[in-house]
Amino acid sequence: MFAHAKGNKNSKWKMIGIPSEVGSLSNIKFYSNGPKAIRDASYKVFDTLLGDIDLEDIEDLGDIDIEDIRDINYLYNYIYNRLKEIYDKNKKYIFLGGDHSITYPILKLIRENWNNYKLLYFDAHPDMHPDPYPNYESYIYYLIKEEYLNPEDIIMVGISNLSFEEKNILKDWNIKYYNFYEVWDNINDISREISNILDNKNLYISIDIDVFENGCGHWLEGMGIKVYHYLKILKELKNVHLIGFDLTELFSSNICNNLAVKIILETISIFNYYK
Ligand SMILES: [Mn+2]
Repeated sequence: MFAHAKGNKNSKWKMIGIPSEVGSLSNIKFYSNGPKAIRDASYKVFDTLLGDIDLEDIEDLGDIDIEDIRDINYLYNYIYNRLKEIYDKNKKYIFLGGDHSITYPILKLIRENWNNYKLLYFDAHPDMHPDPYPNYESYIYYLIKEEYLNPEDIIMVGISNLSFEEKNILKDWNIKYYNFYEVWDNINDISREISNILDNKNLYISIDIDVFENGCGHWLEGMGIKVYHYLKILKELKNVHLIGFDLTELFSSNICNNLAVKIILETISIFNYYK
């Protein structure tokens, strides 16, 4: 159990682990270790800095039991159906990955429950490479193709490595993104601009931990944004309705597990305090 989740069915925040790695093309796995690593590390992290958390208002619903599913389409449907059974629009969700393809069934469910929402996407990669099927590097492309996501509703932050195809698709579909250099160069203007775009909107936040320069992701990138940039962007938001957020692709180590817990708790505290 997550140390800070002392709530019950009435709690506003619901945490769910999705320990899946079938959507990853990497030979090195351990993505499925993420939820357990985060829960174990939560006992070493205490209060928050940027707002307050109420332990009674956070409930840990445990993990979705992925069993030994190997068929990727079956897996996406399976995750979607398990989430659909428990999803309540009046609650705010924290999803623990897993590789980033867990966000594929999550956003299908979100789309069916929310006519309009914006996606704030923190990732070193756009995950829009036109592979033949949805996986951790292509599922955003598929969500758009399948009309679960409008290109104009996406803001990507911290991009540092993208394929030739992705760069063209981002341009052709006019998707807003800030690369890691722009974030470092101009965080004040960028955070204000994002705040203006998201004013009065429903929001889902997806975090691939490889967006940060700390080297905590599976697919390591030498260029990344700081956790400070992430928190600054969130703190600048005003009239936003948060639907939920996910944190994916953690490559477990003591410092990275601790970082993941901090990001989760500070995110909760910011939305408790400012919204
Ligand atoms: Mn990703």
